[in-house]
Parts: sequence; structure tokens; C-alpha cells
Amino acid sequence: MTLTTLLPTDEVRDRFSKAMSAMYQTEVPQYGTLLELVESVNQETLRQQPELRRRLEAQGELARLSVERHGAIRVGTAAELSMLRRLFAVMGMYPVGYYDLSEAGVPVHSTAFRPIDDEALACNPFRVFTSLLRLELIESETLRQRSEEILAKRDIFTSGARELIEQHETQGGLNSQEADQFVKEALETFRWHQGATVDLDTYHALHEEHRLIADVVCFRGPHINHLTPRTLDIDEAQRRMPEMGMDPKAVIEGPPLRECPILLRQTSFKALEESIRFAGDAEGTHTARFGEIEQRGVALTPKGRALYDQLLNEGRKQTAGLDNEAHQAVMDKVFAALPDNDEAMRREELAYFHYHLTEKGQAAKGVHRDKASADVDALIAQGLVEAQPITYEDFLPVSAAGIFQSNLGGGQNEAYAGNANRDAFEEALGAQVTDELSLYAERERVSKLRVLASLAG
Ligand code: OOG
Ligand code: NI
Repeated sequence: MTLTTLLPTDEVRDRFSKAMSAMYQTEVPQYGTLLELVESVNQETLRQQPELRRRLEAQGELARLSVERHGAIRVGTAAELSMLRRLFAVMGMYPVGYYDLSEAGVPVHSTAFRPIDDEALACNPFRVFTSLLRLELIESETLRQRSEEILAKRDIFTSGARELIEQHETQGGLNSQEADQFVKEALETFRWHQGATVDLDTYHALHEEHRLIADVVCFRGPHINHLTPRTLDIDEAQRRMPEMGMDPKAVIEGPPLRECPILLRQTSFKALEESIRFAGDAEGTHTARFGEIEQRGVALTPKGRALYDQLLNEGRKQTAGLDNEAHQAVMDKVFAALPDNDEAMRREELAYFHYHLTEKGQAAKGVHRDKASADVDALIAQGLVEAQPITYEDFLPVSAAGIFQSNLGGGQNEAYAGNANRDAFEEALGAQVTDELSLYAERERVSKLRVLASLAG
């Protein structure tokens, strides 16, 4: 009998995300340029900000920085979404969060497949923002039916991928060779296809309803539409995009520049217009794929998030039509209401923190048996404990909508709004999505308990 050693799912994800990045570089050469830009901005930032370097290192994030990416895909049916859930599970990626984009006039709802525990996140936090098209929101009965028929005919997974997913489920993992084969097969689902499955007239009819519907329905698979590296200075990266031949969207989405970054700031370069061969041999074009970069900060608690949402709304009322500089200046004023200081955010329970022992705390292990030591604030004041911001690993629906829109030529339809339906999404997915905030709260809670336990000895 041969014993097979099963590969950790973290390793499968790491191989897949690297293979995906290599594939996307050949598909969209500008993505390679974007990676170079982010890499040089990151190296410069780390040189200029030794404190940031120290902190990222202590958080175990320096090592993951060069592989850190998120991608995005859009699928058309419940069967496709639930099979994707099983495919991502092979890589230790699980559905986290529910995002209703109908609110922003885009007929999809979404989740993010991503690793969940500290160790997996530290290894490679690869995430895929995955949207399900909501055909039920299309008004025209004929178009809806036509879309359903077209989608019913395609299979976005190779038979090899299906077999390996089942094998993972029955044997509890894949060995190294199977994992390599899985990566190869799974990549086929995310590949770009230059040929459309429909004729030009059908494409136009769907495009007329919403560009995104055409993007999901007319192709053989849910081509990856962007891969986003993490930058440590998004303002600098945005400034340098034009000199590297990229056309950035007008404004950086999310909060303004801060000493202590929160959540997520994002910007993108415009989608490429790509030539497509339609059924019946007609030539045409389609715009779907773009480039994006992001800067990540601390995860906010429900209280912090409510304040963020309120400030963002206030800011958005004043920023319509402004250029990036003016937009950021307004946001900066509005966001003064959210303390730009880790300690203040921690005390006011606006953000999540990971507690760990300082060197002094390590030396004091077991000697703090008195009651007062259960008070983390006191331990911090005594220099025994340090609180580190927990990085936000998720997405922001308003930013996502801004990204969607900058690439859909402003296409949005207010008639879609007010249609959140998490139950229907979970039914299509075949599982519940995990609440992202509960994950951060749990990581904070466990770190606090650990620190107290080790000091108590
Ligand atoms: C996804 C847009 C959302 C983000 O970073 O917020 C997204 C899409 O265009 O399919 O990727
Ligand atoms: Ni994105």
C-alpha cells in the first residue's frame, strides 16, 4: 500500500494563486507592469517607514505582502456558484460576507472566498470576490429566458477539476501531484476566451440591458476580470500610474489617507477593449478586464463600521464630480470625526486588535496572579502587552460598486436597488456565508485570553 501525503490546503492555495498571477500576466501584460509598480512603491515605503516595516513584520504580514492578491469573477447560475464553493474549499477558501450590489445599480450579489484562520492568512491570504448574476432582476422576460437557456448549455469546469474536487472531498485532501493537476484544471475555469458563445445580436441585446449581463452570459467561462496586489502607499502608486502607461480611475475609493489606515482604499485602471469573435464569425469588442490596486488597514468593529459608513455617505454628498485631490481633501475633513490613532480606536472600540506579550511581558510570564492583571488596559500601560491592529481581509460594497461602475462605463440601473436577498444567495451557494465581523471579534477575543492566561502562568 502506498501512503499518500496530503498537501496542506494552504499550499494548494499558494500554488494556485501564483499560477493564476502568471496566467493573468500573459493575458493582460499591463498587470505585470502594475505588479512592478506596486513592488517598487512598497520597497520605497518600507525603506522610508521603518516603523511600518517593524509592525508588518510583527504581524507576520511582511512575508505575505509580495504574494498578496485578490481576484474577481462573476457567474451566472446557482450550480456554478455552488461548484465554485467546492472548488475553493480544496484551497482552504470559504465564503465570507454577503455583498448586495443591487443597491449600487448592479444586478449581482456577492461573497468573498478567502482563508479564515490566522495561520492560513499569514501563509497566503488570496481572496476571490465572487458575484452571482441576478437574472430575476432583468425586466424583459424574453431576455431572461434567453440568458437562462444560454447559461444552461455551458459547463465552466473541466471534468478533471470535477474529479479532483470529489477526490479532495472523499480523501480529505490532495497529494502534491494531484494538487498540481488540480491547479492546472481549475485555471481553465478562470481563463479568458476570445470567442463568445453567442452571436453579435444577442450580445448587443444583453449588453443593452446591462454590460455585466453580457459579460456573464456570453462567454464559456467566468474569466478572472482583475487581480489586485496590495500596496503600502496607494496615493503614490496612483500618481505613478500614468507615467507607466496606465489610465487610473478618477478617484481613490474608500477612506482618505491616514496615519493609521482603516479598512481598504482602492483604485483601478480602466478596462481594456478586447476583440471578440462572435458566433457566425462576426468580429466585435468587449470590455471586462481591468487592473486594480489596494491598500489595507485595520478592521473596524460594528460601531466603527457604522461611523465609517456615516462619514462615507456624508463625504460622498460633497465629492460628486471632484478630481482626486479635491475628493481626498473633502474626505480628510469629514473623516476627522474618526480618531486617527490606534490607541484611541482601541479604547473607543472602533477597531479590532490582536493582543500579544511584549518582551517585558514574556519575562513576566506567570508572575501576574493578582486580579488587576485581568485588565488589559493596565497591562498595556505597564508595557507588558501590546495591541496590534488586525488587518481588514474583506471588501467594501460602496468601493466595489465604484470599481464596477468605473469599468462598466457608468452603467447602473436604479430599478435594481433595494433587493438584498442573502437567503437566496446562500441557497444558490449551498452554504451559509460566514459573518466577517464575527471572525475579527473572535481573533481579538482569543488573543486577549491567551495573553491573560500566559501572564497568569
Ligand atoms: C468585482 C468588483 C469588486 C473589489 O475589489 O471591491 C472588487 C467585479 O468587478 O467583478 O473586486
Ligand atoms: Ni477588486
